[in-house]
Parts: sequence; structure tokens; C-alpha cells
Amino acid sequence: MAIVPRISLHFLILLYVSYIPLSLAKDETYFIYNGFHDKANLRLDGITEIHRNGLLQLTNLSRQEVGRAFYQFPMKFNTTSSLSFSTNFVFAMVQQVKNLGGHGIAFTISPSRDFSHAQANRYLGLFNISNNGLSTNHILAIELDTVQDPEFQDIAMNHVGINVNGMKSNESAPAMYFSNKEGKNISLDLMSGNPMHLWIDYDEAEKLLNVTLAPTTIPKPNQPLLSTPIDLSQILLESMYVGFSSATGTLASDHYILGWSFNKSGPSQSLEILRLPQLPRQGKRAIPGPMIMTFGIAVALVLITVAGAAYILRRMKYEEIREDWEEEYGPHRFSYKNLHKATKGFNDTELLGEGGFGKVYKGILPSSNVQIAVKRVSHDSKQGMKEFVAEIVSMGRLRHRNLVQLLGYCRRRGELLLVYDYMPNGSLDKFLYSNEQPNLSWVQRFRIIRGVVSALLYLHEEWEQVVLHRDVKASNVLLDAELNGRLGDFGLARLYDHGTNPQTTLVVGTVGYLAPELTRTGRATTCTDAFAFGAFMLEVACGRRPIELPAQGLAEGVILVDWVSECWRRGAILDASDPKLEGNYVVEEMVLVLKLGLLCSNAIPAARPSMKQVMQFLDGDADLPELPHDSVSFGAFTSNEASDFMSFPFSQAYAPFSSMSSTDSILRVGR
Ligand SMILES: *[C@@H]1O[C@H](CO)[C@@H](O)[C@H](O)[C@H]1NC(C)=O
Ligand SMILES: *[C@@H]1O[C@H](CO)[C@@H](O)[C@H](O)[C@H]1NC(C)=O
Ligand SMILES: *[C@@H]1O[C@H](CO)[C@@H](O)[C@H](O)[C@H]1NC(C)=O
Ligand SMILES: *[C@@H]1O[C@H](CO)[C@@H](O)[C@H](O)[C@H]1NC(C)=O
Ligand SMILES: *[C@@H]1O[C@H](CO)[C@@H](O)[C@H](O)[C@H]1NC(C)=O
Ligand SMILES: *[C@@H]1O[C@H](CO)[C@@H](O)[C@H](O)[C@H]1NC(C)=O
Ligand SMILES: *[C@H]1O[C@@H](CO)[C@H](O)[C@@H](O)[C@@H]1NC(C)=O
Repeated sequence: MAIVPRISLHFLILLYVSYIPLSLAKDETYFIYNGFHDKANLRLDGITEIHRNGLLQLTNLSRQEVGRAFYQFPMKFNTTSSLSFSTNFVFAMVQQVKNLGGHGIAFTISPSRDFSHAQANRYLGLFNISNNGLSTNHILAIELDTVQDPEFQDIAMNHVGINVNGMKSNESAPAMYFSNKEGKNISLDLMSGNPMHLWIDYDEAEKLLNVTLAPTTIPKPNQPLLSTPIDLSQILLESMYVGFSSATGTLASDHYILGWSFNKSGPSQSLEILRLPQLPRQGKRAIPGPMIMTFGIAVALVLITVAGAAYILRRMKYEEIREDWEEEYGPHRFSYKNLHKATKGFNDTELLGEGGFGKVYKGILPSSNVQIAVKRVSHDSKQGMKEFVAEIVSMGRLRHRNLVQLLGYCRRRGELLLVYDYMPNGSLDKFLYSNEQPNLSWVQRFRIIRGVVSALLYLHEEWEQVVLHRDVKASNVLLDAELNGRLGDFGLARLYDHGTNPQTTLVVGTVGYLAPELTRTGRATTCTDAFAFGAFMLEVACGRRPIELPAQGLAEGVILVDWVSECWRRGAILDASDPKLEGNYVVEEMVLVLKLGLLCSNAIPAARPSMKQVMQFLDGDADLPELPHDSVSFGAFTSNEASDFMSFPFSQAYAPFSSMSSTDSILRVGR
């Protein structure tokens, strides 16, 4: 705050030194403004203002306004000294709409600076209707008029005139300049928005008033636009003010003066065009200009933001997790983008099913047109992922005609995507329980059972390492185009072995297929797979789920193993066969499957046959051992060993089963 007054004080001292002596002396009468930084010697009037860059703005686009700027001190004219004067200034007129600017600027020599009674618009802020044209005005004006006014017999819209005491010009000409180079007159548009230079020279001896117009880009033309004989001694008084008056009417323009040089004692010094202040950018668009720019910048920013966001979203949409250790699995890795495209963005229309591990979608790989099934397994923990992926990939090497081929995988944050061969006929449970699918014949069922045994045998014994399936059930057996059974989802349960809460044992499997020891220890073996397979065989033969709840229309819940063993003890095992088969089956095979089912459901793990044995029994290569008549031998709820599971609240055990479906595979058992 302290600096500002000091600067202005310094400024005032400068002004004092430069100008006060002139006005006091009254014979030194010249000044030059290359921009109006020196405001102190101008008297502003109306809406006139000086911009910070030194630009003098007489009017803006406000209507019916006047703006004036007069040199503060009067000049001596009609005295013993010369009446001659010389002035030049640079002006600009910027209209809002083409040909709708107005009204103009007048360089004025006047005995008074008081124009309080003057009018705007066509009077240019100099006269009013009653004093216009009166010789008592003693006013000389050089008008730069942009409106053709018939009342004043204006020759054109765009003209320059010499006016004495009124708005009717003594002499006028359309705006143009003489080009020294081309030797001809070239018209100019006063309202072009470009700065223009005007020279006004009066020689007392010649009594000739010359007015010369030109663009600022060229020096003063040799020929004036107007050269009018006039005796100023008849008009001008002794003491006169010099300055500018400007007005707007219903039409309006921004009227600017950029620089001004005046001399009473000789030719006025020419202005330094390059030092003049700049007009607001794009002239008449002074106000909308910055708005357009701001708008443009805003639009650009929005576009950049949108494009950036789209890019990021796209990146996020297809983002994957890829770690160094995965490099060796490259060929098994699918890009998320491809899987996304293949499944139409995991569209619900492509949904094949939903199970305990996640949703399965149908897809067609864009590159090869190969049909695939994509399983989205949600998985939060990074822990164990490496081992799991290693296993998955190694399982991709499992090749068996009764396994659903795993083609590869993809990892994203929080989920794993497994890509399998597509099985056109879907899962077996739909054929068994849904009326929409055709009934499977016994031949087909028997072949499916054999296929699954074959696949389990391969997993348990024939591959390089033992692979446990852990979730054998009808809904995990898929049917290919020839209705061959193919075991799916093998090994997936391993994913849940890792990173589990030590307070709970995560039991993977499905109620009804869970071996009693599995629920107790949580440890899966080939024997627990065999137990589940037993339940599966009974399911296929009987066309009933391992556990049927009372809610399903029965008086009481049915545990399939109990019921089949009861039939067997009654000596009527065939009563358990699926009524939908209507007796169309090979009796020996049906009996074999039912008995084998019971055998596999033995509560004692060691008493269950291996898959190799099961295969031998089915092939007739070995005779089935006698089934124990002990009433508590079969199933989860009839075994002594299953006492732990019996103490496990039933409601809790059944809850997931009843609320979900047999496809739900994971039970969290509190220990
Ligand atoms: C013109 O200038 C006056 C005085 O500075 C101001 O009040 C008015 O808003 C301006 N009009 C426009 C259109 O800028
Ligand atoms: C015109 O201006 C003069 C002063 O120059 C004033 O006396 C007169 O009243 C004005 N007339 C009107 C109509 O404003
Ligand atoms: C240029 O215009 C002026 C004024 O109208 C006129 O006197 C002069 O003869 C013109 N010159 C040429 C070369 O046309
Ligand atoms: C005015 O113009 C005429 C014609 O070009 C010229 O002879 C005369 O010297 C000029 N007078 C002044 C003061 O410039
Ligand atoms: C200008 O001065 C002359 C001589 O002093 C005088 O005759 C004349 O009336 C004056 N003009 C005006 C308009 O006062
Ligand atoms: C005014 O004219 C005098 C005499 O020719 C000259 O010395 C002076 O520089 C001029 N000043 C301006 C500002 O034109
Ligand atoms: C302009 O000049 C003055 C002085 O020479 C005359 O008195 C006016 O009558 C004349 N006006 C016009 C319109 O020519």
C-alpha cells in the first residue's frame, strides 16, 4: 500500500515538470500520446475510460451513450499568433454486428468542455436539436461518421466530414485513402475494427484544412482525403479546447483512440505505431472474445477429460493382473479384452449357469470362432494364487475325453477367469430334474456314469499326480454333443484351501455328497471323491437328489442313501430306480449301479471301492462284494464316525442347501 502513493507522487512530479509549465506559458502548445498512460491531462466525460494498456475507449456497445476526452488545458487559437494547427491520431471502431455500428467519433475544437446539453447518436455528443448549426457554437469538428443521416445530408454510411457548428458537413467524402504506391484512392471501412490513422492540418496562410486518412500500416498519403478552404478566424475563438467526442445510438460500436499527437506550432509529430496499445483481441468481440476463448478452453478441457476418462475406463475395463511368475504360462493366458468380447461383455444373455464358484458364460473367441465357456471365479486373496494358477495350468495339461478341457485362464483384481471347452448340452442335473430337457435313457445314463468313472480314474490314478475333484455331482457333469458325460470344475476347490481362516475349516463340496469324515476333518482324499461319486450314481439311477427336503412336497425329507439301502434291505432295490425310466433298463446294470452307489456311500472311507475297482465292477471284470447288512453303514447320517456331523446343527447344514441349490459347492463349517 505504501508503494502506490509513492509511485503516483513520482508520476505527478513528472507531469508537473512536463506539462504544467506549458499550460502556464500558453505558447508552447503541443503534446503527443503514444497510448494514454498519462491520464492526468485528459478530461474524460461520459462512459469514456482508459484501459490499463493505455487504450482510450470513448464508447462501448452500450446504447445512447456518449464518451469524450479533451485535453485538459485550452489552446490559444484566434490571437495574434497563428491559427494553424496540426494533429494526427489513431482510432479504431469496432462494431458488434456488421453494418450495425454507430455513430462515430469527432475530433473537436470547442470553446467549452461542457457538453451536458448535447445529445448522443447522430449529434455525436456535440450538439442538440436546438443548438445544432448555430454560429454561436464556435465548434470545428472533423467527423468520422458511420451512419448515414439524411437529415444532415450525409453522403454515405462510411464517411469523413468537416463540420462547422453543426452536424451538417461543409465538406465530406467516403472513407478512403490515397495510395502513394498505387496512385489511386482505396476505400476503407471505418468500422473494420482495424486501427486507422487520421491527419488534420490547417494552414492559416492557405486557409486550407486538409484531412488525410490511411491505415496504420502505411505512412501519411501524399494526397489528403479532404482539402477544404476554410477561414477558421471566423469560427474559432481565442481559447479553445481540443479533444474527441463520440456517441452511440440504437447502433453502437466500441470507439477507441490509440494515440494522439497535437501541435499548435508546427506539423504534429507522427505517432509511433508500434508503441500504441493493442486493441482488445478480435476487436469488436472484445467482450465475447474472452468468453469464446474461455468456452473453447472449457470445451477442450472437457474433451480432454472425457477422452482421458474414457481411456482410463477402457484401461480399467480390460485391466488384468499379470505377474512375472506367470510368464511361463503365457500360452494358457487369455486376454480379458478377448474374453469380454467373446462373452458380449459377460452379458446375462450368455449366462450358462451359476454355482458356488461363480457364474459361467458362453462365449465365442473373436479370433478363432471357437466356442468356450468362461467361469468367473471371484477370488480376493493373492495368497496361494501362484500355486493355484500353477495347478490350473498343469490341469490344462490334463487330457481325457471325459473331462471338460481347461483351455486357459485370465487374472484380474478380485477374480480369476477360467476358460473351458463349451459343452453344448449343458449339465446333467438339468436332464435329470428339469422337465424342459428330454428324458435320458438308461443306455445314455449308464454311459455317462462310466464316463465319469473313467475321468475320476484318470485323475486319481492315471495322471502324473493325484488330482482330487472334490465336487463330483450331477451339476458338475456336463454333456457334450454326443451326450457323453464330462466332468467339469476339477481341482477348483483347491483355490479355497489357501488363505482360509484358521477358526473355520472350509469344507468344499455339496451337502449330500460330503463324506462324513470330510465334514469332520476337512481333508479331501480319493475316498471322499468316491463317496461323492456314490451319491452321484444313486442320483443318476434314481433320478432324485441326494437329499430331498420336506419343502419339496414330501411328508418328510428323504436322504437318498437311506432310502436306497432301505429298498435293498426290503429286497426290492429296483423300487429305487427312476420312475421316469418306466422300467426301461437293463436290470443287472441297474442293480449294479444302485449297489455300487451304496458301496461308495459307506461311512468308512476304507470300505469304499477305488475308481479302478468301480470301473472293474462296471465292466463286469470283478464281482461286487456283499453289501454289509449293518443298518448304520451307509451315508453321512448313519455312521458312527459321522457323529461329529450329527452334532453339527442341522438347520445350519441344510440352510445353504435349501436356499441355494445343489450346485452350491462351498460350506463354511465352524469348528
Ligand atoms: C460501457 O461502459 C460503462 C462504463 O464503464 C459500463 O457501465 C457499461 O456496462 C459498459 N457497457 C458495455 C456493454 O460494456
Ligand atoms: C441544447 O444545448 C444548449 C446549450 O448548448 C441548451 O441551452 C439547450 O437547452 C439544449 N436544448 C435541448 C433541447 O436540450
Ligand atoms: C481521391 O479522392 C479525392 C477525394 O474524393 C479526390 O479529390 C481525388 O481526385 C481522388 N484521387 C484519385 C486518384 O482518384
Ligand atoms: C493540404 O493539401 C494540399 C493538396 O495536397 C497541399 O498543397 C497543402 O500543402 C496541404 N496543406 C497542409 C497544411 O498540409
Ligand atoms: C478572431 O480574431 C480576429 C482578430 O483579432 C477577430 O476579428 C475575429 O472576430 C476573431 N474571431 C472570432 C470567431 O472571435
Ligand atoms: C511541434 O512543432 C514544433 C515545431 O515544429 C516541434 O519542435 C515539436 O517537436 C512538435 N511537437 C509535436 C509533439 O509535434
Ligand atoms: C460551413 O462553413 C461555415 C464557415 O465557413 C459556414 O458559415 C457554414 O454555412 C458552412 N456550412 C455548410 C453546411 O456549408
